[in-house]
Amino acid sequence: MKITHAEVFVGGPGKNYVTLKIMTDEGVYGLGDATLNNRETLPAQYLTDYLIPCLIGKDPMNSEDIWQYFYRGAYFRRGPISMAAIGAIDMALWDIKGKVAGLPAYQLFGGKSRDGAMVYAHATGSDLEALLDTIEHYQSQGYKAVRVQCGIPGMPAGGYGISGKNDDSKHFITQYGTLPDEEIWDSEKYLRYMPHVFEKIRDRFGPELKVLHDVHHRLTPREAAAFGREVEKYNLFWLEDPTPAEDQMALKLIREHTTIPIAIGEVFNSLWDCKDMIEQELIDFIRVSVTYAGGITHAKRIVELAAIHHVRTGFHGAPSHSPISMAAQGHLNAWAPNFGIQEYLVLGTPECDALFPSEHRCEDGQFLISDAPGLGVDFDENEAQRYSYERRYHPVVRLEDGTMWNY
Ligand code: CS2
Ligand code: MG
Repeated sequence: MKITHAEVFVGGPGKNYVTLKIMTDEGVYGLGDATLNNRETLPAQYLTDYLIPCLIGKDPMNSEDIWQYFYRGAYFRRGPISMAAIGAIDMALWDIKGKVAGLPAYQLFGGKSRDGAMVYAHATGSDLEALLDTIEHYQSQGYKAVRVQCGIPGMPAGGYGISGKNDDSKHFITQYGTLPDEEIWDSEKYLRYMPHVFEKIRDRFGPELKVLHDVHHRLTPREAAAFGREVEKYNLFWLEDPTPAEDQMALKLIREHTTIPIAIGEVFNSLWDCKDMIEQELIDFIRVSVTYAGGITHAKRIVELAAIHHVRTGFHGAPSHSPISMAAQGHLNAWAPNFGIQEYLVLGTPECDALFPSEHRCEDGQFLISDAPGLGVDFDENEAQRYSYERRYHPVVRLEDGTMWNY
């Protein structure tokens, strides 16, 4: 079996999905997702200019060798652009492998360890009342876990993930302007207010609800340690990205002061970015995604290392990931002995379902994987013609005096 050609499509309903399609001489094709949020053209170009030419003529069943060829062969290794591009190829090759075998991808990893994988939704409120209402809404839909982000009194944009416009549908990150929005951040106001938010959530919803919170890299290690200790009593499922993720050893200080579960890793691109914190057991959940961390082959390696260090999975699932990478994660989640939770926000709009038809579904707060061969997601190229690339940015963050801070 040989790869004959491959194509990249950029665009989608409200998103710049980067979709790779790899064709073979036997008519079987595979699909991968290289969407690097708000930098989408870069992995697309990297695929077209450098990787696809090397794929032609290769046997798609040798996914390990092809992965090593692109990773070791690049010389300038790692980084989000090249790992998203390699990741898309890798997903597409597992898709082909599954289709050839007539098996869903999870069967190729070792079968199912569970029927449904618990997901969490984003509950966001520009103020506490709005947040509590949103949590109630998700709970009524069957969700057992929610990520809670709340507007902070006195902070103009209200904190990470809050639009400040009292409109939950707009809370998310993608900006449509020609230049990035600017947000203001104040750690002191945040640290003063958030414990009160957790207290009110527990008062209203009781102990069962799984409550997650994303600090989005905004605190210093000392602040995060003190915060974690203060909110321990509210029994969070996790505290995400308390400090900037590139400093693996910052977590030591946090660990010395609190037992709050820590989740980190959505910006990591390889095992090397998280190896020390996993081996030293400084985290509880690893947040990599199959897109940014080099596809199924490499993400699986990270999951296996995590498993022997009591670290569970919590794959990144922001809406920037297309249904293809969400399916790839769904297959890993079905198999992983150390599955924890899945962030899941592909809310199945009719346009998205038309572009990426699949039988995977989300019910009662669980992702249910379909038994279709491969990844179980298709791509409608006619639908794709409706969309094209539109430049977008994440916001940037400043402190009140103008100092740049971490988005
Ligand atoms: C966020 C991300 O979902 C999350 O946990 O931290 O959505 C993040 O802001 C985006 O993926 C950035 O592209
Ligand atoms: Mg996050």
